Amino acid sequence: MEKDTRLILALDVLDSAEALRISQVVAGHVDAIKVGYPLILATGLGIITELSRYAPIIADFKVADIPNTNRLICEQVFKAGADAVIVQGFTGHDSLRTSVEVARSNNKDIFVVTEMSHPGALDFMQAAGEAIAKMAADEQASGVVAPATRPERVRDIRNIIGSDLTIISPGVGTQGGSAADAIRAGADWVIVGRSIYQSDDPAAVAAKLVSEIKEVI
Ligand code: O7M
Repeated sequence: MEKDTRLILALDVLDSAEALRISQVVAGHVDAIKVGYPLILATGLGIITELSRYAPIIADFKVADIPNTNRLICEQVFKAGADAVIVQGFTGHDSLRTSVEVARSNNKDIFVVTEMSHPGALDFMQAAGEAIAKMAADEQASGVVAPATRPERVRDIRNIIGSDLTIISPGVGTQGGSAADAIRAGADWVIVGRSIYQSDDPAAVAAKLVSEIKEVI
């Protein structure tokens, strides 16, 4: 994934025509498009191939299973044309190691969720977030997911993983986080969904986010 605009679109719409329309208009402003259960369950896995003409595709399945099942899932998702898969870290090193092996053999990327961006992440996940970040570095994942709603945690996680891994950071806009703050704290990319795809002018919102990001790098 090229590091240019540092913006990733989270495309959580439920209609393929809408998904294609939004992707087409924002394509010039994003480095990747993240798709997950909402769009894929509504339209099918084939949407990955259709969208990949606009940008690299990150498949957000938050894969969280035993190593063999993680392997089977990652193989199918890469086969469908995704460039990266997001996996949960809390399942531990063997599940992650298997996912990274599959990604590496396909020349693709794995991003590992550390601590999530919503308030409930404080109930259980935050306590494990730093250990998960360290495991992601030890297992040589491509990067981690860290919360733009808590830039101080992005900074902590950056300090743990060093400069070899990248950070993709959701929670900007509707969830209250700021793109500039997340990038300043050490995120390589911010992930933005509703603020862009629910807007009347998704391209203009994306362009504004990119200019906010460019001001702080
Ligand atoms: O900008 P939003 O809030 O409309 O969308 C944010 C997207 O990022 C949405 O697809 C979420 O599922 C995802 N996300 C979070 O919001 N918080 C997290 O901690 C992690 C993710 C995510 O992408 O996980 C991989």
